[in-house]
Amino acid sequence: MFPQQNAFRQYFDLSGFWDFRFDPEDQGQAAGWADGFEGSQPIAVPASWNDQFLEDGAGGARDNLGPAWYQLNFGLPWGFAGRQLSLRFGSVNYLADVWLNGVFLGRHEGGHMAFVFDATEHLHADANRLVVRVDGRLAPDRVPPGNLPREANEGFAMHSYPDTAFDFFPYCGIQRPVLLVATPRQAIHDITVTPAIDGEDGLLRVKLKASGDNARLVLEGFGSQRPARQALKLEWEQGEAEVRVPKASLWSPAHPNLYRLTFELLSGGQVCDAYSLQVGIRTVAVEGSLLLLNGEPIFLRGFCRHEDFPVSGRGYLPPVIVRDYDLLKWVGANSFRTSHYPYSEQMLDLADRLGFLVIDETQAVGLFFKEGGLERRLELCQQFTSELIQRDKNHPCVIAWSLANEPNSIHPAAKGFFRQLYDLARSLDTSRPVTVVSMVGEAEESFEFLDLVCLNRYNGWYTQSGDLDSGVQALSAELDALYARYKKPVILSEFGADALPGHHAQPPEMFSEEYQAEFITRYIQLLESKPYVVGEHVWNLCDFKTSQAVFRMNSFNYKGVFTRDRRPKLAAHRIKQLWEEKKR
Ligand code: GCB
Repeated sequence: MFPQQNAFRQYFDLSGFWDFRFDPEDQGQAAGWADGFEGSQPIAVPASWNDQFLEDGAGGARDNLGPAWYQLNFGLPWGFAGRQLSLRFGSVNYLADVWLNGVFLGRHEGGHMAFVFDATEHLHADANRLVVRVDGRLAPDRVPPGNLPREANEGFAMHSYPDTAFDFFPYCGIQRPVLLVATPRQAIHDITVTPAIDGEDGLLRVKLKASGDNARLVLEGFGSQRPARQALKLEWEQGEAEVRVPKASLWSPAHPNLYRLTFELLSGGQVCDAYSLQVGIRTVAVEGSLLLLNGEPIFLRGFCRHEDFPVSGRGYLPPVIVRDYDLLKWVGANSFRTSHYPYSEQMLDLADRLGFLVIDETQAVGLFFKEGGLERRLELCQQFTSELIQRDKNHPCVIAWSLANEPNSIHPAAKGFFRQLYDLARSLDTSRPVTVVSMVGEAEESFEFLDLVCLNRYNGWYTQSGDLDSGVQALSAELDALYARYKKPVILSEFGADALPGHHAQPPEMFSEEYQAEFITRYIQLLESKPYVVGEHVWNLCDFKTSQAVFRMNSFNYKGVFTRDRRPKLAAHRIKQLWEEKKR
């Protein structure tokens, strides 16, 4: 549960300038740095470390993936003493070891995901020292993987420096805020709200875990409606309830109506904790070849994106989030996928408010199945799937879970691997479709049990290069074949072409703005002519940084329809026009 501020809860944001140093010999722990270290330089938190410094040692700071150490000294804020206290990290990439006042609090593996350590017994009233060792190195047994042996990637390996098995820069560091959190001793621990629709009414099925005697719910709606109260009985610290919302105002992209549902925990007849959620009443379902929102067919128009910006790297940057939503609105999008890792919680809060339909993806990108270590990769993917669903389950904006992007699934082990992940996701949430985003097309045998067929295609770019006619024709045939075989709704989850901003060619030619605009136009026209296609996500909203490679000029992927500093290319204007016409 994201920390809140109310009469019972408080948090303090530790963002700011921390002390930092690299540990090229990986000797920091033996040298006692966990208790505090010297020889540091200031660093901004949250942000990736890679683009903050020009130099550090022979490799330069940019390509230095750690290990590195962070340290912060702080006093306990007023009002925190006597509470349950914890430290919450929004995202540390990739591996974090955390010490508080010399005491080891724990380790978390995997970036892009929040994790919490209890710190109640280890915080001092006056001076505290928080130390974090961060290891962002690429390895075959990490997810996403890197530094693979050449043969591991079944021929798909991209050779780049740093050597990622994925196409974005492996930014590392403390990339989202670190919060010091105070909660009551008797508290609400977990809330699950699953919406349903019954005629004109909405239903909110609520599950609560809390360490009090009992609880009550307060539902606030719109304007003049009076808040509705309802008791919730707790047994063995768990309780369930169903809240009926008469004549509900449903949540949708056109009307992102949100209710406010407050949980009050009671102990000895007194309220001892409270937590409020914004909830949207909406349903998602797959029926035949259709994707339904609130029982009506819905078509996803939108993009994939990256958390990526100059200097801050993958760091949490609120103005860029606001700008990106503005770009999405301006161009007429209603949807995006969190390619290729979970985005910040704040990004999803805004998607709820602004009415975007989100395919929420784990960080399992670039998976391979040929080499050893599959058990370990499965374990990590299971951890990431559970963490993602636990974190994002209450967002109305999240309409599907994506378990992975472009696994090298031609290997027979892939199907069993995804069957296990799919079953896990389903055991945690039955209210949303589950998918894997594929590049192998019909050979993705997991489509037999996945709920949506998501395919990435670059015909006219990586294949049929420069020849859009053949590319689009081949795509059309492939989509028909996919639907004929699996009979499930299809989303073209990536398609796009690089365009160097300001480079023009008529007739259109690869890398020109005209070619990108034409490519996307032809794809959109094709996709919207196929009744079983339920979505189109352009790759990518903005240009973004990658590793160095011969196929990545300036270490950028230029498939953005906006530049990295968020200015439109020709394609953005074209898409805006096309999607506006569709809405009419
Ligand atoms: C893909 C990947 C994405 C790449 C993109 C490209 O299929 O999913 O991560 O950036 O292609 O531009 O090659």
